[in-house]
Amino acid sequence: MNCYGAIVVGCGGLGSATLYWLSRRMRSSVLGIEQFKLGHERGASQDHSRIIRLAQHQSEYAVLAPQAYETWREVEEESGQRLVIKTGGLVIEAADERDPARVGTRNVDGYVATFKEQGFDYEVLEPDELMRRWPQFRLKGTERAIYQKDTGIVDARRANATHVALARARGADILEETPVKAIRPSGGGVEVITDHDTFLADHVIVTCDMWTNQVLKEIDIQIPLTITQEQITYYSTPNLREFAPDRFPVFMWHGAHNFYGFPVYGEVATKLGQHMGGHEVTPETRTFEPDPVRKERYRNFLSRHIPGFLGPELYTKTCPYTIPPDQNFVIDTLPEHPQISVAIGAGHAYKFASLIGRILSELALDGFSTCPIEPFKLTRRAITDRTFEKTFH
Ligand code: PYC
Repeated sequence: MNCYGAIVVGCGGLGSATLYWLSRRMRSSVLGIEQFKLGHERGASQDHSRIIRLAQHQSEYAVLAPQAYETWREVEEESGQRLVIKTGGLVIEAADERDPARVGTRNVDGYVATFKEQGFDYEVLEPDELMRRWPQFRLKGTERAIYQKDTGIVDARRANATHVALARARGADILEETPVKAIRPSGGGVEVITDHDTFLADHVIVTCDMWTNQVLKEIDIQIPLTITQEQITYYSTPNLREFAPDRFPVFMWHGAHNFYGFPVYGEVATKLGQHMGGHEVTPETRTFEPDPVRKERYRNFLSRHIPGFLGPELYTKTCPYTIPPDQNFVIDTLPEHPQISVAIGAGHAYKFASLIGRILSELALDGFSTCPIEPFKLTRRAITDRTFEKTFH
């Protein structure tokens, strides 16, 4: 049997980061197993851009945000690759369009509370001032907005490839196109079973997002997860200069729907998505077919509020969110089997991917993390109590 110190199951955003951080401490005894080709388009961590921000409306994420920037900086320094592009970021709240029951703390007051708590700088902007600085926007005048200068883009595709390359350079092995059929505790370690081999590791880290419960099935552990099919659209805007990253910030719009958008980056096109706009799917029923209703909704929103962002559609693509009932991450070892760790990103983890990889390497090698990850434990009520009502926002 092939033996490793640690095996990572799933080599997307969180898995490739875990491989990297493990390889910094373990050198040659690390294996990553990926069911498809590296960089495949079926999971949650493909595409060019994800938002990175200090602007969080929940303290448990705000406390981790500076360390998220720091881990990306370390990876950039080691690799010489630029992975984080700061554009500044706007959060715009159209309160009059919102269903108050679904808002929670995702509003300007919620962001301001965490900015103050954490000592992050921010600016509150009146709609007129916002449109003076970014004339690309058309606001009604009733919106509220904040600006935070450190918000930007993490280049997800590039960052995954960078984590993989650095891990390999330090001696990690990666098997592609190798589905894991089961994992099985064995002595103090874990067996990992694929079609052709069985591997043994001291520690196994499961980072396979919507496929997590399939991997955990044989050990009778099922995390309550909702999978939704989300989508983003790239537009070939004719206004490239106005929407370049030095002229147009990343933005999040909290109105009747929660939209988020990027300047021209990755493709020669702007990009818009809707957070939590998708329908429920399973790994088997998920498709790559965009929903035309959402495409129309995006166009309506953009023609009203950022008309120059629009242009012919370059393409629309779908991606899954895998969400625990309270919409918070899972980052923990299994209470029943502490030699197995699991992470679930809940549709908003990419900005923290390198940090989560570091935390997972600590859980595997030290048995604890120095980061405050208590809110992401598997023993919380949202996970253990099957009557917990989903609180998605
Ligand atoms: O957390 O920044 C975010 C985000 C944007 C879209 C989905 N999640």
